[in-house]
Amino acid sequence: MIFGFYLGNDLPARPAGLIDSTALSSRRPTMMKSSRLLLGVGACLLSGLACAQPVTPGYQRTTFYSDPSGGPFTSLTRDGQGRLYVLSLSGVIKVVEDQNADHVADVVTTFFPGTAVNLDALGILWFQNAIWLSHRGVITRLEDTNNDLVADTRQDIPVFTPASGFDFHQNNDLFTDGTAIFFGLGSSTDHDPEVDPLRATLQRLDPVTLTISTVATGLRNSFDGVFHPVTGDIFMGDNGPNFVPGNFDPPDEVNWVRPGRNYGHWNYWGTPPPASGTESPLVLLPTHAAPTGVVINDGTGFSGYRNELVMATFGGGVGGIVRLPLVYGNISNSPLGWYDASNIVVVEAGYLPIDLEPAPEGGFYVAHYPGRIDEIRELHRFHFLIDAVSSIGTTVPVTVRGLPGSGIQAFAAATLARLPVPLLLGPNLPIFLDFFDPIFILSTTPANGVFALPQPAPLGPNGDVAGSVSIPLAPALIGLTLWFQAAGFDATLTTPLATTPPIQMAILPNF
Ligand SMILES: [Ca+2]
Ligand SMILES: [Ca+2]
Ligand SMILES: [Ca+2]
Ligand SMILES: [Ca+2]
Repeated sequence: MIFGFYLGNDLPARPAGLIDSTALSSRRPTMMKSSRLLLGVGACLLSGLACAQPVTPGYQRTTFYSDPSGGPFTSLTRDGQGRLYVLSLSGVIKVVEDQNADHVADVVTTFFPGTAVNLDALGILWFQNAIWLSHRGVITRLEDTNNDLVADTRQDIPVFTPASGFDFHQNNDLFTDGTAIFFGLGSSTDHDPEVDPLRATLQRLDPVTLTISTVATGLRNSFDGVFHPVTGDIFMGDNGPNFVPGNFDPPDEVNWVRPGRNYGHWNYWGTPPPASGTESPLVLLPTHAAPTGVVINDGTGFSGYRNELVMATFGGGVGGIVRLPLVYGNISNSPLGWYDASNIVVVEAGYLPIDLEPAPEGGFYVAHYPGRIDEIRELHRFHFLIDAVSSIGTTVPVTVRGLPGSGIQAFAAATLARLPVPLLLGPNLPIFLDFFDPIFILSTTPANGVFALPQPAPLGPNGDVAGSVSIPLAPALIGLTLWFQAAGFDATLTTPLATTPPIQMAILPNF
């Protein structure tokens, strides 16, 4: 929602820029929808703490790097050696290294000074031993041929011809399946019928022929995307329009983008009517959420569903990082995802997260638009992983992972309550269980038939303990929520050290 220039009748039109300044001004909060405001409430309820705390307990956000020039930052990527590159709106690319592994950047090298870049510069991608830079109308291949982390060669590849004067959107961040480069190419207007068939699409850039081809259409302004590491499916956020008469605030979207399909823009935003010939979003996001960067949570260091999406939401003056659980039906083999306040990792007024990359220990680097890179990770590194679809009639493998040499105990609650109640396991160690809801189970006995979760048990040599949850084939259970949390202990299994964040398992239809 925040991309492109503002067309409100009280502001003159101005050149397209990444940031709609109204998103940053006092104007925007008055436009926020109640659904957006509720996000903060949800995170606060989950935390059991004051709403002033932007990071959900169990997670930690630290500053990895602050740019002296204030960015603004637009994109992150990592090279084959895992080094982090950050792009500024002006086209400057820096390599930001943490050579002593203390989670603070210590060596910064300017890889590319932003020479002759068409504003805005919105994407970078490490691909086939080069950095590929997405700036307005062009993708530029930058190669460092002598390994000094400074680009030596440049090749410009035009991808579309910007309209003279204003141009609402452009080519966005880049992502790859390992064989080609993909990017959203945004619409040329807020919501009008598109006159350029290249616009409002997902494009594929062939690395051999250096030509583009249209993969899917009807995507208004998809800023970033990602390939699922197992299925190869593409998932992208999409930003809805602002100025449609009678429909000022349609929801934003996450789409399962399949070749040849149309995703609604400029006829529909959000869920289309039946038989529209266009695809429904996989997940509806709150209006003005403004999805930006997206990555896959592979579960090596971050609680959640294995290979779920982790997405930055930029918009509305309240930015966030949210886990979007993603599961494939064991009958349909199709994905299902959902957005829930309980999956919010960070929500904060003034936060402007725009892109993410996996960090070395399983957390995520987040580019904050005003020139900062954060690292978000779980505290103490105990985490809970849901390994498969959680539908009725299935046994869902789960994994608890933690510090080698420690032990864990897992807890579970089945509840109709929206959020479980925190109980103190030890000083400052809340376990989120709901003792007051009519449906409640605590896994006090091993293998009790439903929750086969670890009782006080040492972790295996690789730091894992496996368990499972058997969900009865009972349709009445659909919609019920299971909550899981594990507490980590010392090696004697007596002294609690830390807990995982509470993780919600949704009981889904057998789809
Ligand atoms: Ca360091
Ligand atoms: Ca060089
Ligand atoms: Ca759509
Ligand atoms: Ca990205």
